[in-house]
Amino acid sequence: MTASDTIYALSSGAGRAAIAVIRMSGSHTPEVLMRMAGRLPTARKLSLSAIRNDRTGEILDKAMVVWIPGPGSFTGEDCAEIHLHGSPAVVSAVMELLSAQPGVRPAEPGEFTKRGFLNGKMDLVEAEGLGDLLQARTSGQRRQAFQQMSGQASSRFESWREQLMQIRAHIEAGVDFADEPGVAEAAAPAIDMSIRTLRSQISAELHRSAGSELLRDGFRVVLAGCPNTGKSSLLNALAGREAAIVSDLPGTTRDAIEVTLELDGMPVIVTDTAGLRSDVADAVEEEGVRRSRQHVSRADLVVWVWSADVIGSRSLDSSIEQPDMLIENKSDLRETESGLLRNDRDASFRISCQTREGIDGLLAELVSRLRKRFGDVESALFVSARQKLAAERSIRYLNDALDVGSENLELKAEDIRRASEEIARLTGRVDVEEWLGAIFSRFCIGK
Ligand SMILES: Nc1nc2c(ncn2[C@@H]2O[C@H](COP(=O)(O)OP(=O)(O)O)[C@@H](O)[C@H]2O)c(=O)[nH]1
Ligand SMILES: [Mg+2]
Repeated sequence: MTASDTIYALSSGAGRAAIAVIRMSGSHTPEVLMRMAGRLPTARKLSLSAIRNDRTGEILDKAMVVWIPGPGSFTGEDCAEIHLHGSPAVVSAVMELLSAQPGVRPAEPGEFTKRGFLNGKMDLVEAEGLGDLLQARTSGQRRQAFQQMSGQASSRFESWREQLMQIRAHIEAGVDFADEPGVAEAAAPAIDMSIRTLRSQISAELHRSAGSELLRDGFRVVLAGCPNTGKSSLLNALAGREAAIVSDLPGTTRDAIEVTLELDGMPVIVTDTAGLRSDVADAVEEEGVRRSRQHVSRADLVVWVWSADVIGSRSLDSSIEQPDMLIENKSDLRETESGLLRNDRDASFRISCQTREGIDGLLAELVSRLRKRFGDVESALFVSARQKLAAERSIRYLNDALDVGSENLELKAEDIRRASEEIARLTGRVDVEEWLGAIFSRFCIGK
């Protein structure tokens, strides 16, 4: 398998659809197109062609074909797209035909994008952004991914790299004058000032990006409580569907059930857990309880659900010190007022999953807490652990550079070089081989 292989894949979703798009990239593309469509269509224009099996002469479909010669294509290579009728039978016939062509093989996940990166069509940040955009489920995720994909983040990184190169040039000019007394000393304050300015810009962005993984991975809300207090009912009420089994038999929920919600553009994973009690009925429930405690320990927000009809259910499980929210369910059973009971310590709520009383208020409170936690992460500059690591390392080298006195300019220049290498790593300008597999394998086949 070499980069000169011509690759193809079904780029649209699998299954029956109105249209299915097969994409092709590589040097054999024009000859394969000529064989299948009988001619090479006008470049970059959709044209209707009969797709023919070149051996049997059978017409497999009438399709819209577009021929995109390299280097002005997504991958930088000769490319084509064939827009077929989207039935599985048509798609598999055309895929079979393609795989029979010499020098042509199915693409690996992310291989089109990887070729685009290797051919300089996009940098690594843009490729990562594209991967995130394809996986985006909420509007917040879409905005964050688009900012990365469209090169806004990259141009910021690039400007930092250029500033670092200037600083380095400035220091090296001092090295050249090292024999002349006073020259290096005179330049030192200005150099250190620009290092400090850059350092504070990078760390401010790191700080602002603190919650960006939350937006990528989802905010974890865990519903915990004693058996029968209505945790599963609450999950269903929040999800707006019957995701979990509700029963008056205590210990019904044996394993955690997760539902992903979009609240105000933010991804929220709500987990319903097995009721926490010490006198478990059997080993399966015991395991359920163990998992519940594990979920609680990993939660971003812990909700304790209790209800007046379950004696002792207001007392917290030993694994929970202080829940972020304390919810009394089944308010319909009691003649007391529902809604948010303002209590600064533990924002207590009284709700009824049966009448839905208080549920909207609870959702509104969740959104406002999420907003606080997410801040403006949609516009965060650093979105992945990889990017944050590079930024942290560059800050470390900038600190080192500031620690070096003006008598040791070569060392200072070396620290700056290392800092700029870390920034260059962000966009994939320097050796990033180790990250390529991780980044491109997240893509689906056909992208
Ligand atoms: N009256 C009343 N019953 C409820 C309410 N929420 C849940 N229940 C009932 O309480 C029982 C336990 O509910 P479930 O959601 O399975 O509790 P879990 O064990 O905490 O998951 C079921 O019989 C539910 O119908 C409520 O708001 N009001
Ligand atoms: Mg349950």
